[in-house]
Amino acid sequence: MPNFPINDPVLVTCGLPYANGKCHIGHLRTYIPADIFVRSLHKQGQDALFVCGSDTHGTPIVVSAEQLDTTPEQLIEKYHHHFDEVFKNLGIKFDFFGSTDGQVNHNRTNEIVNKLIENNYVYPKKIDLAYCGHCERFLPDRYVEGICPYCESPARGDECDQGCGRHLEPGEIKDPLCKICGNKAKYREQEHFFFRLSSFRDFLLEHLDTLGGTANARNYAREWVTQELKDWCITRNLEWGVRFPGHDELVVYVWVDAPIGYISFTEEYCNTAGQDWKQIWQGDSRIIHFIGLDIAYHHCIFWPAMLKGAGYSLPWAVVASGMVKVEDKTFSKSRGYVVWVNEDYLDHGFHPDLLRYYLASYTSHTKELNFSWTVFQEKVNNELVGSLGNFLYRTLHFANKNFGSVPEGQVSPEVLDEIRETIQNVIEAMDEYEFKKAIDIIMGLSAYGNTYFQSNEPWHLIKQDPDACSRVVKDCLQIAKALVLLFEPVIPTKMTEAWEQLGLKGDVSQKTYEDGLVELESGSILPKPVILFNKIEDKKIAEMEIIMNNRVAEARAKEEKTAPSPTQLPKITFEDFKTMDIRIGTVVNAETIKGSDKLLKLKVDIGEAEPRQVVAGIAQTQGPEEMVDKQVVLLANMKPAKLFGVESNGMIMAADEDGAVLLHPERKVENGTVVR
Ligand code: B3M
Ligand code: ZN
Repeated sequence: MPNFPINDPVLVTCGLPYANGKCHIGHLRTYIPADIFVRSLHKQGQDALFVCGSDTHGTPIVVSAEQLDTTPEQLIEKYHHHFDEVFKNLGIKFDFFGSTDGQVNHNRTNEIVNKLIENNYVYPKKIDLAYCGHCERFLPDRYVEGICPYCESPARGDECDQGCGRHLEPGEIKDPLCKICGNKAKYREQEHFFFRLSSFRDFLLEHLDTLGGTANARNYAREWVTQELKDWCITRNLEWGVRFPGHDELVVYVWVDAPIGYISFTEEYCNTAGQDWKQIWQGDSRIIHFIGLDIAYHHCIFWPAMLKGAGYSLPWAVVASGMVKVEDKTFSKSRGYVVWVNEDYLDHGFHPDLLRYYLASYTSHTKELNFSWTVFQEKVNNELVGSLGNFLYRTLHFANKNFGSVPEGQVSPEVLDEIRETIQNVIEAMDEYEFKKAIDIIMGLSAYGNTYFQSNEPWHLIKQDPDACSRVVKDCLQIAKALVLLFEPVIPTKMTEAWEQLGLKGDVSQKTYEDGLVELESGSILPKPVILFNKIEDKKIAEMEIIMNNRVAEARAKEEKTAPSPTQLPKITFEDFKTMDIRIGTVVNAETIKGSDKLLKLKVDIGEAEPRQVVAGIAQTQGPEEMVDKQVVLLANMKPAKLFGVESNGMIMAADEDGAVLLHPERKVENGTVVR
């Protein structure tokens, strides 16, 4: 139970899972590192409150409920329970796991919206909204699909999820189609309420300069604030959600009441624990949000503006995790590239700590993480079994067999120095949200331990020089103790077992890193150890790969059945074809575009006086360096468009297979050569 010191309250939150689907490995990329971070704060003697909860409102929930022929209430109840359970099974220990549909959140949202109205940050405005004549209803957010007005990608009503990643305002999406019946939607005028986000521009730029956390989140947000900051429509025509004060036909947009959940959950926790939630949300505090990078806009722009406008404390840090791939393919539930935490992992008997270890140690927190079963096997077998498990078992086994208790004597100063330095470096890495680095450093101590044991040959010393043997064993046991404390935040269940094997009392999650320097008591009994980590067999991995392949094949078959295949498109004449100016060009320059991980800015020589500037959505498969000097196929008479403020005059052609696969001429041809 956290009991934070008066002057130093720390709150850690995780992005709230939508209560409309099962937990998958993509979710865990945020929750596991956040849990490691909080456990590591405890290990530094810093109390922290850790809250999360279900995101229960908005069209994602209503659309799912409709599709499943159930009510939003039943749906959120089911998935709330599911997430709560999965998190517990993975050792993710929230102090409070709430629901945005709870009464406290309804009340807090009302209070904050009223405060914003009172402070003149909300105004009514008539706007054109997508309306389906067939279904006779307005189509908020995910009820409508169409084309992004900024990048021309297919998009959802509130978000360009496949293209530029922008948040879309009601009424912005082009060629709207009703998601329920598939018919064309029309625009109809309606009065809605807007939050004056644009008036927070200077405040936000300043806020982003002092905001902690990872640079990816700040940079994205800064780019957006500098480029465009439009007022936000904060009401929706929906039945389900938090009522907009004074208007029974409207609810607030889900991105208003969802982050307010962070406050409500703090409030609910503090109310039962007899603490004051205002200390955190209206006083000096460190509020740290762990999120996925895809919701940086909401957490670094919209949320701080809302807090500021209503008189609340601001986030101290936003820590954004990179995206997840599965077997090197873009994560996609519909394409089958997904790992479900229950069905694909826990139900097959894999230990939760192995997954925690993989996700935290694979790569830096902000980089893209690939989950692959063979890499999983390698990491477990080489690192957890081969290094850590090996050191702990050989030390404990040798000590138990030859001494039965912790030997006499003192730990060598150089061993204590090594431990001290490791602790310092680990704390530094954790402070920088560099979890992989922290784990590499701890593994360094494990390697040191293995070398120490091996080179001192205690199995010889036990006969030749028993005193020297005692010293070596005592040193190794001390290293083991430090390792267990250092690794507890990452693999808590396994380290709890190891703590007991060292004959130590108390809950290892309540101990500090500094305890790693407290010498083990000579004479304390060492129980017979058991092996902590076992190798994962090839057979098991092959089984998992078959499950994954089958799922991908099934998804493909389903897609082929439902999607209109390109062969069903209407026939065109040669005249139609001739309206397209397709030419070969050579890329002469390529750059990334700040704020976008999907787009590259290219200059292409197509035999004209000046090279053509085009923006291409190929950054996820091509680095800028690889593009220069390549010949590409360019549709040269595309209407100009601006993407991320960069003008694009053409389209590079590529095969669309899980990302862009570029087309090139079979041999080099003159720039400007026409394609027919
Ligand atoms: N429910 C999930 C997402 O968009 C969304 C997060 C809310 S955090 C306040 O990733
Ligand atoms: Zn877009």
